[in-house]
Amino acid sequence: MKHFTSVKDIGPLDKAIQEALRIKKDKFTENELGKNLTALLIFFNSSLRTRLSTQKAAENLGMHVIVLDIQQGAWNLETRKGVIMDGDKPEHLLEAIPVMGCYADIIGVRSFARFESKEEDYGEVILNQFIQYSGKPVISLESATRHPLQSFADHITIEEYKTVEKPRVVLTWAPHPKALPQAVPNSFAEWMIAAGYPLTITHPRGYELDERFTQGATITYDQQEAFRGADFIYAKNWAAYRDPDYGRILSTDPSWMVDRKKMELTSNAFFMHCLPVRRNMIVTDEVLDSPRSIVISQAANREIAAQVVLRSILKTLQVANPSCT
Ligand code: AN0
Ligand code: CP
Repeated sequence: MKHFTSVKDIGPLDKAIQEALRIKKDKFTENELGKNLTALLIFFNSSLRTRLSTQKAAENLGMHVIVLDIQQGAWNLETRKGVIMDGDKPEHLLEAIPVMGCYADIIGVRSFARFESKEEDYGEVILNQFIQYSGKPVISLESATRHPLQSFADHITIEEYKTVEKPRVVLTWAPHPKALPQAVPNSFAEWMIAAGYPLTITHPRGYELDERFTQGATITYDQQEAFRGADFIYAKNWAAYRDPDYGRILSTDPSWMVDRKKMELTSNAFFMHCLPVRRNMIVTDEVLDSPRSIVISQAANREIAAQVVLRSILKTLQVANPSCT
C-alpha cells in the first residue's frame, strides 16, 4: 500500500479483516518493522481517538511518532494557491508540506471539510497536496470526504459482533447543534457496500449524501421503517450535501434521536457511533449505556485498523528501500 485514503487502498476486505484479527491477538510481533522510521501525524482539527490510536499503532510497530497540531504552535498555514500572502497566514502549504516530508517516513493528515467550497472539499484539495508534495506515503486521519480508518475499525467491530453472515446494517442521521462533515457517513456507506452488507440509510429530506458513496444502499426517509429487523444501528449527524444547502443544518428535529423505543423495532441490534457523541441529542443515555452499545469496541479497534494500514505501508517501504529494517 502506498497511500491510505479510502477503502480502495486496503485490498481484499476479507484479507484485511483476517490481518486485523491476527494483530489484535498479539500487537507486538512486528515491533521492529518500523525501527528508526518516523510517523508524523498532522492535525488541522481536534481529535482524541485518532491521535491516540494511530500513535499507539505506530509505536506497536516500533516507529517514532511526532504529532503536530497546526492550530497550536505551528505557523498558521495558507492553503489557497496564487494569493498575495498579506493576511494572518505567514506560511504556505507548498513549503510546509515538503518540509514536513523531510522529517517523516509516513505522514497522517486530519483535515475536515471547511464548508467554504464544495469543490474544494470534494476535490480533497488539502489531502491531495500532501500526496503530491510530501514525497511520502500519506494516511487519511479523516479528510474532507472520508474517514477510512474509522470505517475499517467499524467493519472489524461488526465482524466481531455479528451473528449472521450478512448482517442488516442501518446508518441513521441524528440531530446535532453544529454543522458536521459528511466524511464519516460517506466512508461508512462506501465501506459497508464494499463489504457486501445490506445497507439502509435513513435521514430527513434534504440530507441525501453524494451518490458516489451510497450506490447500492437502500435510502428511506422513514427512520422507523429502516430500523425494523436491523442488526446494527450506526448513528451519525451530517450537514446537507446537496446544493444550494451544502454545509447547512436543515433540521434539528429531536424525533430523529435514537432511543430505546426505536431500538426495540430492531432485531436486538447493536448501537454504533464513531464518537465523540452528544448524549441526548444523537442518542439517549439509556441506549448508549446499554449492553448493546458497542461504541467503545469501535474506538478500541481504531488501534488495530491503524496498525494494519501502517504495517502494510511499512512493508511497501521495505521493498522500496531494502536497507530499511
Ligand atoms: C467530526 C465529524 O463529524 O466528522 C469527527 C468525527 C470523528 N465530529 C465532530 O466534529 C463532532
Ligand atoms: N472517531 C474519531 O475519529 O474520533 P476523534 O475525532 O476523537 O479522533
